[in-house]
Amino acid sequence: MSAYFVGLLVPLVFTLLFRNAKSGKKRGLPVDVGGEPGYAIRNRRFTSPVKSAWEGISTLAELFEQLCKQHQDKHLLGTRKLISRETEVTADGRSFEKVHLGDYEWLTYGKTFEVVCSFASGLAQLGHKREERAAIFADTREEWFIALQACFRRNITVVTIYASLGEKALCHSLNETEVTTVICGHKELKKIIDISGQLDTLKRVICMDDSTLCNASLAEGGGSWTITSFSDVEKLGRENPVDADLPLSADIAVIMYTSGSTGLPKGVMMTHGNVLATVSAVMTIVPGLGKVQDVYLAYLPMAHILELAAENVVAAIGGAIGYGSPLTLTDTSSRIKRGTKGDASALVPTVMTAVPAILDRVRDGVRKKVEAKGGLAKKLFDLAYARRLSAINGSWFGAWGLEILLWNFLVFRKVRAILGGRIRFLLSGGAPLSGDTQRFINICLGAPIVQGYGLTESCAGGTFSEYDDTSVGRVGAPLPCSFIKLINWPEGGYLTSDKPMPRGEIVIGGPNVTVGYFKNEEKTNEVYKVDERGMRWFYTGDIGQFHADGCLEIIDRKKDIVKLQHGEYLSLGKVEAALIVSPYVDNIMLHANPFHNYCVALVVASQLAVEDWALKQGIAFIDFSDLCQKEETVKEVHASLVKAAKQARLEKFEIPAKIKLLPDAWTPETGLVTAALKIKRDVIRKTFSEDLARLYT
Ligand SMILES: *[C@@H]1O[C@H](CO)[C@@H](O)[C@H](O)[C@H]1NC(C)=O
Ligand SMILES: *[C@@H]1O[C@H](CO)[C@@H](O)[C@H](O)[C@H]1NC(C)=O
Ligand SMILES: *[C@@H]1O[C@H](CO)[C@@H](O)[C@H](O)[C@H]1NC(C)=O
Ligand SMILES: *[C@@H]1O[C@H](CO)[C@@H](O)[C@H](O)[C@H]1NC(C)=O
Ligand SMILES: CC(=O)N[C@H]1CO[C@H](CO)[C@@H](O)[C@@H]1O
Repeated sequence: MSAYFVGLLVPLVFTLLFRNAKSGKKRGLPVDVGGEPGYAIRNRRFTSPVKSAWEGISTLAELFEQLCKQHQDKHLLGTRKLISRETEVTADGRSFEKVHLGDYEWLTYGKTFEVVCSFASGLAQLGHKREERAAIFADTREEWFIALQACFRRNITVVTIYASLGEKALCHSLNETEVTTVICGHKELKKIIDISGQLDTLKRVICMDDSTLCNASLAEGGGSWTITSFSDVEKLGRENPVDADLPLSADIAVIMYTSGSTGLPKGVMMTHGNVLATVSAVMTIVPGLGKVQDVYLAYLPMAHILELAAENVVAAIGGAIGYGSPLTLTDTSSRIKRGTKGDASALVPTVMTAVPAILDRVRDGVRKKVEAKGGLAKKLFDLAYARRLSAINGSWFGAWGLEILLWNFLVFRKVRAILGGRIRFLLSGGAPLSGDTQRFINICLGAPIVQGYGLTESCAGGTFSEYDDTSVGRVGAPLPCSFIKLINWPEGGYLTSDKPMPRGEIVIGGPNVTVGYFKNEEKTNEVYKVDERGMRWFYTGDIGQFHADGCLEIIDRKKDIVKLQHGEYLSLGKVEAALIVSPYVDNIMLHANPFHNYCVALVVASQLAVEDWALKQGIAFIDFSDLCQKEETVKEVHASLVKAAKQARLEKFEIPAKIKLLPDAWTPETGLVTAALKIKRDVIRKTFSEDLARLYT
């Protein structure tokens, strides 16, 4: 009886959902907003920008206090207990540190609020004056969230810095903002000690780890400042409470140093009003809020606006935040001791955020496993995948309820289990997600994957695809807190009068648009403009087009377009996205200049795929680096790039004429990609300048 009922209901729900998407539901509407002429869109559900979803609340500090009272006994912050640390030595003598982690241990909303108040008082007792700034410099963890909320309660502006930032950038950001207190982990403490001679304003460091680890770092060479452990500051505050000193909506909450792809990082100033507008707006796009007790797996850098906003949203809906790290995410992650649980299986989250690079890895991992199994398992997977795809395309047959249950049970259950098995909503941001990956993850997880588009400068506000939008490659309609406008960029050949869709540079306006760059008026005036009606607009430098239903698609980046010798415009990002599809490519950077009529590329070879090929061909090599230098390897990889280019219908001038194969991966630690894994063109260009020069001879 019940199976029959489900069998009847599920296809109905599915078809309703997907018909909806196919029928071209209007998600955004054109609107007249003034400012520089262009084509502007607002969210169809709201007439004026949303500022706060809560009456009488205008700062994050007020919001947090209210939430803690409302959800008193619910879980808020969870961290896994460290059971043991061990070193595993592989057959070829390399050693890796592995950890054995236990279950999550939770702090309730009520308890968290107590800790936050104590830490805030402790900061005051330590002598941190409220007009001074504090920096949080650490990996994503419970203490990060607590320190952030504590600073907000004392109207202390928080400076955030990527934990993977280089020495020069770190020094620049701490010095520019005249930070007096740094709150960090013991790993980051070592970096602070290394540059302590150059930090004139630093007075105290608060170390999040236990005092043994911090003392050990300190013993290696201290600075002229004091060091206190996180728990001691909390204890000090608990014993000597100080009244809160709440900020106003227009006070600066965070100065966020973005890991810029060029030069020194710039600090983006965000007010409480800015962040609150984004949090309020994002809440409107998450389906089924309040009906389910959501559990969120936090592991992206908190110094990234996507993660900071996401954690505040989860708290705002009474959800629980469990902390993890990219290296311990799944049971097979590199730092997880074999046979023990990764963060996802220990937490069983319902909501997650991810950057495209991580989702690409999940997709490749699943595909590789299926390929390796081969035979019946592969046939079954391919069949299930095809059926699901046709269901998404709106075919009745592929949406047959019992069949979906069957495929879920037989095939996709195992894929879902990688992330715990209970994900109901996945948010992707930070960079455009490829349509292929979006479809794949969508089908395998059976959960909507929502793409957002926003920048630190717009406080992550921008656009969001709605959960029932099953199209791929688009970033959705404007968030209720933003207006999105396209303006002409004639030099690049993008006009709002283009057919079939208006195209142009994307500018974002609304209460979410941040105040500008810290101590950098020149750069601020260059990219932020206030129109005659007083609305602030941020010029993103990205090129987009609007679909008929009001959804935005990012098609290019202004900076990444190079004019070749014969006048053709080459879009580096577009071509790279097309070529990275080649199985031999782990990463790629295209290079072009106006002095030549062709482009070249630096290609990080995928060790597994290239060695596989070499073994099959019977090619002898000493090591991977040797293999990458062999002419036949370069030829093979180049041929695969040409094939990928043809598939993507690239023009001849868009196909790299010559390539250089590199054996070593580009990771954030090498400084060649940002923490969000975007390539840093200038740094890569400089690092491999000789190789590039050789490619042009
Ligand atoms: C918060 O701090 C800023 C900077 O020190 C100051 O200008 C502002 O007046 C403070 N706000 C309140 C409500 O005291
Ligand atoms: C730190 O900033 C001051 C001005 O705020 C500047 O004069 C000094 O050169 C900077 N020091 C370093 C090491 O960047
Ligand atoms: C760390 O150093 C502080 C002060 O230098 C000292 O009071 C504390 O006992 C030390 N803790 C450990 C675990 O060594
Ligand atoms: C799904 O529809 C798209 C266009 O609407 C089409 O290109 C694609 O081939 C279809 N896929 C399947 C499996 O039917
Ligand atoms: C902080 C900030 O820039 N606030 C502005 C946001 O936009 C509205 C108009 O939509 C302005 O009135 C605010 O001053």
